[in-house]
Amino acid sequence: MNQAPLQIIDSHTEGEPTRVVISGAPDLGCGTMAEKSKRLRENHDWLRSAVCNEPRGHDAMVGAVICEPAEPDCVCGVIFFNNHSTLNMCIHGTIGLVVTLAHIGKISTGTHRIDTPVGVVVATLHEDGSVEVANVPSYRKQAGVAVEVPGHGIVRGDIAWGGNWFFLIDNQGPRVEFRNLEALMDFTRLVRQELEKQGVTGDDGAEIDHVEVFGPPGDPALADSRNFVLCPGKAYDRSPCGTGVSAKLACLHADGKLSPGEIWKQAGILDTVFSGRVEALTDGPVVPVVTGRAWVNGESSYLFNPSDPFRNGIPSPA
Ligand code: PYC
Repeated sequence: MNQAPLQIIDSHTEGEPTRVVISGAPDLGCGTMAEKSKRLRENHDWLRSAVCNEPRGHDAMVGAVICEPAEPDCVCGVIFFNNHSTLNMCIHGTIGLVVTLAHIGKISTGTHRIDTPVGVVVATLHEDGSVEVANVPSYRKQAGVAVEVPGHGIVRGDIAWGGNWFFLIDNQGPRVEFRNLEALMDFTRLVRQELEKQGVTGDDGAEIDHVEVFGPPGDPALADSRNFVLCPGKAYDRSPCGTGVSAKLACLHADGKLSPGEIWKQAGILDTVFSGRVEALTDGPVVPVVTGRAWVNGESSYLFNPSDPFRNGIPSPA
């Protein structure tokens, strides 16, 4: 069967790429965004692989497909995915999506509701080009969970939901610096393996598929902290990871270290910064609001030649 070309817009958010499929994607049917995400995973995985895997993609690539929202008043629905599978939520990707929608003339500055598999997020495109995203309610599930990590002893971290499940580690393992990238990858992959082995999960047995390590900022005038985030698919986030920042904000608030409206500046491993604050609900979850910048840097048409064995990407090894 001949596949129609995909129309693609590329951007990056503080260093982390987002590749939005703006046309040519299969119809994901009706229902909730979670149901559409499941349909994408089960019936159309070629789309994810064609967009994120080599030869067109690479490990850091996050793809996004725009679809009809299930919730009213949303400008669109979106499903994010990477080299491994679909993602629950992605804030850097939402920031990339917003500048992409503005680039193609679908939105202008102002506030826009966007439907995702984990709920509606509210994005504001500002005049200066920055994008603020009010995320889904986020919370800490457990503080100071001890995990035995070979070669590192007991590592303690918090389990928190910020649209994805995170294990957040403060000042343990390799120093959070770009030159320690390999060591940080090794450390966080080991932690992730041990979480799985030791049965440490999010709510309802959900896999904790992001591990986030915090250290001091490079420049305290620019950020409060620097992080390193391991994402599913053995990739690290080049940006400060918006869902990870959301999880951090929820933990800071739970510890009484961040009041509603107070600003937390989170640098990522490249020292680019997301600015965050929480809006308080009553006791329990908070609404994290994360602001960052993205730049459109490419427009493409992806062609599917039936004789090309890798037209749908090179599958990841099992
Ligand atoms: O910004 O939320 C984020 C994110 C998740 C995975 C990669 N980036």
